[in-house]
Amino acid sequence: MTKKLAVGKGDVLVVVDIQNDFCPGGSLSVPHGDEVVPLINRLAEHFEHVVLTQDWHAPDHLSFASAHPGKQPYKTVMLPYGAQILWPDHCVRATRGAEFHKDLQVPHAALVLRKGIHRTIDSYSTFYENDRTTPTGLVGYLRERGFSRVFLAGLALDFCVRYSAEDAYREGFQVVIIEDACRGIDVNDSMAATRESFSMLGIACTVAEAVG
Ligand code: VGL
Ligand code: ZN
Repeated sequence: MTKKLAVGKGDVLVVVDIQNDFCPGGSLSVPHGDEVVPLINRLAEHFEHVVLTQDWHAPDHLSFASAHPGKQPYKTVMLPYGAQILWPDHCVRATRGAEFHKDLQVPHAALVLRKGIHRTIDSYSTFYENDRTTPTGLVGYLRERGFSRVFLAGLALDFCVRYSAEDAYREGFQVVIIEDACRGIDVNDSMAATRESFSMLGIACTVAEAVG
């Protein structure tokens, strides 16, 4: 049995990108992505403090293969800040694909944080964009609110959840991944790289049932 983790005052749940485009039928669907929704709804009831994140791109965002004539999705290109995987168009701001999954029910969430809002910089992490220097402001928010432990759940485990976990760890937060409340995409062995990174950094993984 996994060790029980009691949720307390210094804890916040960050729910990553539960949006239509990352669910089956969406343009960048994460296999079985929708299966985490009921789990997250239940999990969120244990947390007084919840943040929801939303991938939120301009229609001509530079992470889209369609913005690079002749390039195919899932190929890597070099952008000024480094290597960038090209994605199918997804989570275009104010479209249905960018909306939260209709069954996500977290009415007490205090903050909806949108990321990837700059046309020329992608953002996997909910803390820093892919240039690794542009902040989203979430570190400041969490510090000012006095949180010390960040629980993460959502999509995709090997991109937005992973980068968010690594940044939270680097910023000095305790980090807990709720593994069964995440699903991955797995591009270029990204799932294996994610597991390796979590174990190198000592980032804890648990299951939803053990949290509460
Ligand atoms: C994501 C790829 C591109 C994610 C967002 O939410 O994991 N992945 N944009
Ligand atoms: Zn995106």
